[in-house]
Amino acid sequence: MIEVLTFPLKISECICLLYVFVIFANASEEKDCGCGKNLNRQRLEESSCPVDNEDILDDELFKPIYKTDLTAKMVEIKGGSYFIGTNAPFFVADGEGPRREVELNSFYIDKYEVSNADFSKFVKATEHKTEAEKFGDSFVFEGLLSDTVKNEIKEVVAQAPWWLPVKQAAWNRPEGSDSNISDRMDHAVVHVSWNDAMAYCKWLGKRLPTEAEWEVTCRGGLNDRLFPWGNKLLPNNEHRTNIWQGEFPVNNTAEDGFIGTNPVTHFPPNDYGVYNIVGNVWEWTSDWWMTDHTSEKQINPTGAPSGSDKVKKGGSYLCHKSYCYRYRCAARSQNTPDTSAGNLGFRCAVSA
Ligand SMILES: [Ca+2]
Ligand SMILES: [Ca+2]
Ligand SMILES: [Cu+2]
Repeated sequence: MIEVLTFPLKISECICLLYVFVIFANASEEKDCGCGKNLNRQRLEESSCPVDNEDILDDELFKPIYKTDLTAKMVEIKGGSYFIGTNAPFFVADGEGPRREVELNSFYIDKYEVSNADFSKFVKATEHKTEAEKFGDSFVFEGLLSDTVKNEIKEVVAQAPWWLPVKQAAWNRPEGSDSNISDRMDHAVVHVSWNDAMAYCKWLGKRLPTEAEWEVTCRGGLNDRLFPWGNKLLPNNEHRTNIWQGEFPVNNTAEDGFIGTNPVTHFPPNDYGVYNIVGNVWEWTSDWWMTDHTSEKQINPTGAPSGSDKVKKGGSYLCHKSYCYRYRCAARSQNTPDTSAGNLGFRCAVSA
């Protein structure tokens, strides 16, 4: 039975003017991810910027959500033994291996990525300000920007020049000041940090999935396959997910139908009934990043006990095999919890 809990939501009201975009250029690392793993927002003075300290919700604003509503648009994944990881890692340094057994309790996970319509309800109810809004900018892939916005930008990200820090880019203005979401309310929300994602899930009495839960969901009951539907990227020559076709980063032919995000109900679900778990947008998980996984069986693993980065999974509409072959269930990447970008979203889970 799921208990209905009232979570006092926290948010920092801290006005943090000092921050830098930190780009890690690690020569020993394999090819830079086209999808933003090296983009991170990092505060210069952590101590002056506490995260999560003040209530943003009046108790009155919180409407208790009961189990029937809570698990609508979710699927139940039965507790039991599953395998995650791979013994044929493509990015060894990412910690994709080894293939290992996990034992999980039953949980529910959202069928769909959280959409703009979903997130706008949250913002209306709670007046939540996302970290992108508080910092005043977020990362956008340059190919999606208008010339006007592009011409205003001076900074360049050394290892990934196709990412631009765009003033005023946020969940409701995904490409900056001259953009909006009115024609894509059913698309996955983006420019949400891990902290924003946590706040959203908590508001609904949910939480983020652990990486193990996410990956078990991704695999859809199949045994050691690359993708949620099997090993062939295009079964029967059909696109099953939104990634990049053409030459990254210069020519996006959008053969899958989408240059940017897609509606969260688009493309067929996997055998668990879960949509877009790879591709479309990266999805935050609750785990702190680590790469040295034991091959021993783990029970309800939750990642590293602490860290600086959170694990994100599934890849995005910017992933191409030549740069960022990360639209596989075993693939993973990382960002700091306050980072946001135009290809990074989430879905929620809840224990059964
Ligand atoms: Ca695409
Ligand atoms: Ca996804
Ligand atoms: Cu990628």
